[in-house]
Amino acid sequence: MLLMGHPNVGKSVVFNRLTGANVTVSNYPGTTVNYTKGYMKINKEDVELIDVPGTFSLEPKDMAEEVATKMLHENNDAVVICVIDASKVERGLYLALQIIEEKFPVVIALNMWDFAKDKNIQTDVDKLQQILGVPVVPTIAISGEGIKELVSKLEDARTVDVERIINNVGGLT
Ligand SMILES: Nc1nc2c(ncn2[C@@H]2O[C@H](COP(=O)(O)OP(=O)(O)OP(=O)(O)O)[C@@H](O)[C@H]2O)c(=O)[nH]1
Ligand SMILES: [Mg+2]
Repeated sequence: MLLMGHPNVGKSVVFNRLTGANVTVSNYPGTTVNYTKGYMKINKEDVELIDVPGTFSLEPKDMAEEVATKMLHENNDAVVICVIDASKVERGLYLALQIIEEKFPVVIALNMWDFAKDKNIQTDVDKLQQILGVPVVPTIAISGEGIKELVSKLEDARTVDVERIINNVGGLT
């Protein structure tokens, strides 16, 4: 399982909430880019979770983004938890849609929900979920709010046809 998203959206705080103490930091071969790996319990099973370096897209602009893109492509059976800054949902969706388009099962965490709320930015989570066809969960990683729900939605992660998402958007207008 992979945790992905833009830089600075709270991926590592989410990662710490999901994994136990047994984490390892590794250097991606041939680079100075580090990533962290840990394990989380799902239905009493230990599942590997990787805190992938932040990236804005799958068209890498620097070494960290290149590593992030490679890690995704090296784990082509992974479920991806896509962490999006709840105050910048539209921007964050670009990466999520790219990952969905590559047929990875995705769950979206709208993190920093508290911060977005303070800024009076609110997302209609049900509508977004309907349009995308993947689970969308508001989270506040620093307090742990929403993390349990995020875990419970992991088994609902599914691959979606992007054509369908486009049709769903069309159906709104
Ligand atoms: N208000 C608020 N702050 C948060 C939340 N989650 C994380 N943060 C803060 O946001 C900052 C970035 O969090 P990180 O977990 O380091 O973000 P990241 O996505 O791992 O960042 P990179 O690894 O640099 O890409 C830290 O100061 C966190 O304490 C949240 O839900 N609400
Ligand atoms: Mg991090």
